[in-house]
Amino acid sequence: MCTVCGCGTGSVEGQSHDHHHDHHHGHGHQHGHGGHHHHGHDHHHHGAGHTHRHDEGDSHHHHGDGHAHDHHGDHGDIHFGQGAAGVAVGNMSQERLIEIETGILSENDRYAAANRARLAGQGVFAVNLVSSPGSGKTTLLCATIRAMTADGGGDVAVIEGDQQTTNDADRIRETGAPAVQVNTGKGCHLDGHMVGHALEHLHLHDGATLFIENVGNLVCPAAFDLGEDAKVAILSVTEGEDKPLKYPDMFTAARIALLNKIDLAPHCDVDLDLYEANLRRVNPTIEIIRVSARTGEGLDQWIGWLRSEAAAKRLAQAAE
Ligand SMILES: Nc1nc2c(ncn2[C@@H]2O[C@H](COP(=O)(O)OP(=O)(O)OP(=O)(O)O)[C@@H](O)[C@H]2O)c(=O)[nH]1
Ligand SMILES: [Mg+2]
Repeated sequence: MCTVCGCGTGSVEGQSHDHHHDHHHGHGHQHGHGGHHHHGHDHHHHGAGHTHRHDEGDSHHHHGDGHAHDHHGDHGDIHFGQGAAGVAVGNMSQERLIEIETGILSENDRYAAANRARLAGQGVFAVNLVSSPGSGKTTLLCATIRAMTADGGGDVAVIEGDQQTTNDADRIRETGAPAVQVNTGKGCHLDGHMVGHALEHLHLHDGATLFIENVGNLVCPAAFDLGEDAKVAILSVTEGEDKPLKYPDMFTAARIALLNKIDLAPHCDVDLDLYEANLRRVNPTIEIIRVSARTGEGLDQWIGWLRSEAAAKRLAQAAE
């Protein structure tokens, strides 16, 4: 998680910002605070900065300063995020960054736990769809909903997360499924609080499947529990086989990956086996299904996964 991504609070469709802010959930503007805190023990390095070089193999960790980074090899490559917090932000200390991140995430976890309890109470199975922008989340969701509801065996609802516009919720509603759009403003991810509000506005039947489409972003959504049963990572063949290696947190957090736009594979220089191998390098237990939202390839397998996971949840709940 980037800790100081400057995320504001979102607005739930149908509510004004004012209305949203009128809710006193003790959450409010917490995300925006991180970047503006100048804590007493933060300090500046004079003359050190980011330009100094180290000899081959001489990589070291700076703990307790904001410049946690390594230098490797002859090229001057710089690796930030080597300190305890895993991220470098200005002159903020690693301890302070951990403090901020822990505060944000524990607050989020309380909302997520409330969402999870509410969904469990209704026997709802919920998935959180995470991916980079444009990988095909909404297209895949529309195709999935049409397939699930065509046989009369599916009751579904959708929460859509985007920075701006209600385009995706409008697209979902065209399928006949209920959808609520959450606009996150400058926020780069959905959080538990936003989803809690959206649930208040969503027509969600007992036993339904809830799809939460997160903001297109391969980084921050990985860190935020929304109360879902599983994170589903969507990748498209056009993005490149190396994405799991470059953005590992997302694929570590996901239970299953859908490799979408498989219809385009013959037109791209993509090695699908390498794509899958890279996914398994960062997450050895991840399930992978090759799909095409356009042709419908793989949809049966994906819907089969959803149904068997939902059934497993019901069984586990009944056994409690
Ligand atoms: N050929 C092909 N195109 C696809 C497929 N799935 C999605 N697309 C196209 O990819 C583009 C992006 O699709 P969206 O469904 O809007 O992607 P998204 O992930 O919801 O995008 P954001 O919500 O903006 O992050 C659109 O032009 C879709 O038509 C697919 O399986 N095959
Ligand atoms: Mg979308």
